[in-house]
Amino acid sequence: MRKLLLATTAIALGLSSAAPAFAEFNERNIRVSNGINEDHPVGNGIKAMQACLDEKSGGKLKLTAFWGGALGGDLQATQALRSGVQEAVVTSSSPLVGIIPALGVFDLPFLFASAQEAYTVLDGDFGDMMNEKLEAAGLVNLAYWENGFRNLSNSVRPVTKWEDFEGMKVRVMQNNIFLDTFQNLGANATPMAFGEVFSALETKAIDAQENPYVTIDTSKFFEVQKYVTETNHAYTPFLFLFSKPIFDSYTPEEQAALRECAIVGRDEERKVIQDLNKKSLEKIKEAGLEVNVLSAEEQARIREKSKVVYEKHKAAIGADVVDAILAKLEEIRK
Ligand code: TK8
Repeated sequence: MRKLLLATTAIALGLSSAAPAFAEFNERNIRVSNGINEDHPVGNGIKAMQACLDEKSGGKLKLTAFWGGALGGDLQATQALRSGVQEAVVTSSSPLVGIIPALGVFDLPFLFASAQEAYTVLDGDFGDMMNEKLEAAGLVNLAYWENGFRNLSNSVRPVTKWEDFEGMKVRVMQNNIFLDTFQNLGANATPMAFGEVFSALETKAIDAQENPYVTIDTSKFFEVQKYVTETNHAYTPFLFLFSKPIFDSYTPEEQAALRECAIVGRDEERKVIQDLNKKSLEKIKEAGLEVNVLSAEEQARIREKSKVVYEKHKAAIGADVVDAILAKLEEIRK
């Protein structure tokens, strides 16, 4: 009996002197804002990322997502990250070119030819180089998530050739490269934050906007548009950005878990997008919109006409950055 008691005490002491589980992790509430809605594949990505964080941190690292621009638009949220008042945002790169001009490289028309090509560039050295520029601006990019190939929607007429853009009031992101791309095609392009797009389309303040099918679907733009053209004119990435001042205050284990789980979330999000893209297109058609696909010849014409945009913006983006991505793409395409 005495022996048993001693043994039990020893076990109890042994246990209490061991480190408590997940000691390297603190209770963290990580606010992640988005302009898109929860049924966008970013929602699936956030769920997968949370499951991964639960496992790694014993439930201590918690993501709280805010949808539909509830914490402000892409640019506003990004500035809140830089000043350390918000933890994270899933944002398009395009509205951030005023902060990091090199990001404009992703806005060049017809840069990527396939999602696979984009993944190779973003998840490799080139993506790392852009991440260094983001860090210098107070932003830690945990991973490149997917926004996707952009297509045009409008309420006035079918667009099947570049002349059809003439005079069309097209909302573009707050980004000079997009502005020039559409102006160069004859459109009357207007920069506008994403959160204002639905009502501007509804009230006919603008005729058109451009976004991937999943966004035309989940942000309900199809309800206030009549025509869609599959233009695939740009693939713009989402960045999963973390506030650098806040990230730097986290333990190395917390930082590693966030980086690893953002990649788990990214893979899930990309997978769901590929699938939802087709379903969203079906939904848009079922809602009665006329969908046109640009012919290969017409795409080639528009691409040729858009070359001036590369020349015009090369210096502002950084000639080294533009040359580096073009060289990388050439290497991949071999
Ligand atoms: C959502 C935006 C959106 C983007 C745009 O916040 O602004 O058109 O494509 O996805 O980041």
